[in-house]
Amino acid sequence: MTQDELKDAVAAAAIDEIRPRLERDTILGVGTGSTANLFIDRLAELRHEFQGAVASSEATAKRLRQHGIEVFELNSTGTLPFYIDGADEIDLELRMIKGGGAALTREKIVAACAERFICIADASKRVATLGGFPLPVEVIPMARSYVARELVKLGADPVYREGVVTDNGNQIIDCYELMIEDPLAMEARINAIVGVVTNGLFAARGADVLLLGTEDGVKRF
Ligand code: ABF
Repeated sequence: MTQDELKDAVAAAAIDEIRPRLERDTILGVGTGSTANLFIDRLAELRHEFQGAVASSEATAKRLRQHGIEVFELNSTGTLPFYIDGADEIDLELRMIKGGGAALTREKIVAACAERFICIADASKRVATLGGFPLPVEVIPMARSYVARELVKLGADPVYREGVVTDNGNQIIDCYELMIEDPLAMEARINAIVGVVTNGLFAARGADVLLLGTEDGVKRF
């Protein structure tokens, strides 16, 4: 199977996971990226079975609306029963690196408001130790160089993602060469640097369920 076929298989599995729990007033949290997009495309077929969605990015909001799914502001919804999103890496304890698509801050906010985080990913995303994928850090623009110097002290090789402005008007630094032995500690450590908005480690709030697309079918962890 191609990687896209694996992603579509997990998108379908996520639909099967949530469908029995959908009610007319259900509002879902929906993530960003190519796997999340496949999920949104399948979700469109169920649009009359739930109320709508909160989007983790402008791109996702646009795609949801194109499918006729109503998009709600998070401030008006309260707790969401599910958040469905992809990941750049996920470890055996369902901690993740996210933010390759620069949507990490809104993803983390929506995830924080969800009772269950369902991660949908193809097998290439599963790792024993996080850090092979460069860790994204969203920064306030004027703090970029300062934050980069602080990240060097943590052992990272920080690279400014040129030309990218987040939905929040900020910039992204990608941290290469980080061996993340303790994701929870590293998440807190980077968040404590002045000027950091969010980092892409989802350890304090990891996934609750992983639907992993493999050659042997979708596995549930
Ligand atoms: C989002 O989409 C991001 O946090 C992550 O960067 C990315 C995963 O991308 P894809 O599904 O396209 O592999 O979930």
